[in-house]
Amino acid sequence: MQRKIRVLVGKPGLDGHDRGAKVVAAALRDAGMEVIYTGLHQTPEQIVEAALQEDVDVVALSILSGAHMRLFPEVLELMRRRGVGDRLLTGGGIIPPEDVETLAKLGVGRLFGPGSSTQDIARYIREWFVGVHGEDSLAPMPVQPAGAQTDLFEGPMPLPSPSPAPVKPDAHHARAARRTAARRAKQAVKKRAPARTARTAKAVKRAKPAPRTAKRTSKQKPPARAAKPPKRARPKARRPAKRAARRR
Ligand code: B12
Repeated sequence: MQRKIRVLVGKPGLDGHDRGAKVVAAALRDAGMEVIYTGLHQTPEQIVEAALQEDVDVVALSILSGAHMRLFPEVLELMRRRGVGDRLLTGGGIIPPEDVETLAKLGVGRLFGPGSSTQDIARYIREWFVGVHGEDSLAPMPVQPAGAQTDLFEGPMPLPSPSPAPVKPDAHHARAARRTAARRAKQAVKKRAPARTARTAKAVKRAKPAPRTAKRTSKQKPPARAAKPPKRARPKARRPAKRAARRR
């Protein structure tokens, strides 16, 4: 019976680098596989439990934290203990070649480093599946639309589409915009006014008036007077142009 390959993409440990895992998960899905992504910060137990629950063919770990020499063997051991040691354990991230070799000897599949082609990753998983289950077991690959970018790390990136031409406002919207601008300008004048009166009130408090009973000699200076608050100019009412023309 033909079926899709089921893959669990796991992010074990404290590693917060999830870009690679998401890129690979999307690429495998586009290659016709059923992909489950665990999300960040999973324990090996959680990953293996999810693999069992989802009955996946492949457990694929993304590790960029440097903890691969602990996490891969731990997941592999748990897979074996839970009876799914025959499934493929693969993955990628920041893994030095000497560690790749050591992990391969333990039974871990191929590991992919930075810049790996996602097509290569999909091909590797497909070949492993066909090798285990036979050619007839694999559902046909989805047909990619002509010109589709099949690999994020191969071929030129598509150029961003040009931004659309700015929309010209119609007459109604232009009038509304003018009215809003006028209203805002009026509000701004109103808001400034209380600030002026507040300053004047301060000046009144500071200036001490002379006692009423004391006589003032000609040499004495008159007491400082509080500055009068400036009168607010009232805007002249605008006459509509039509009425003004009629009066003339
Ligand atoms: C972007 C980035 C970040 C981002 C992560 C954003 C995110 N949401 O992913 C931010 C700024 C958050 C970050 C933080 C840190 N980072 Co950083 N980061 C990088 C950087 C520059 C690129 C990683 C990336 O996204 N690449 C693009 C993706 C698409 O590529 P990729 O992940 O490598 O995936 C490819 C392969 O690795 C593989 N692959 C990956 N996963 C999987 C899974 C499967 C199943 C398969 C098959 C294949 C596969 O295939 C992918 C496609 O080619 C690398 C340097 C580098 N050149 O790799 C450092 C790097 C990974 N970071 C590093 C470090 C040290 C840190 C910090 C600890 C720094 C700090 N002191 O705070 C923190 C850790 C944060 C945390 N909580 O874990 C180190 C790791 C060193 C190590 N492991 O030995 C690196 C290598 C930088 C360096 N040279 O020192 N980082």
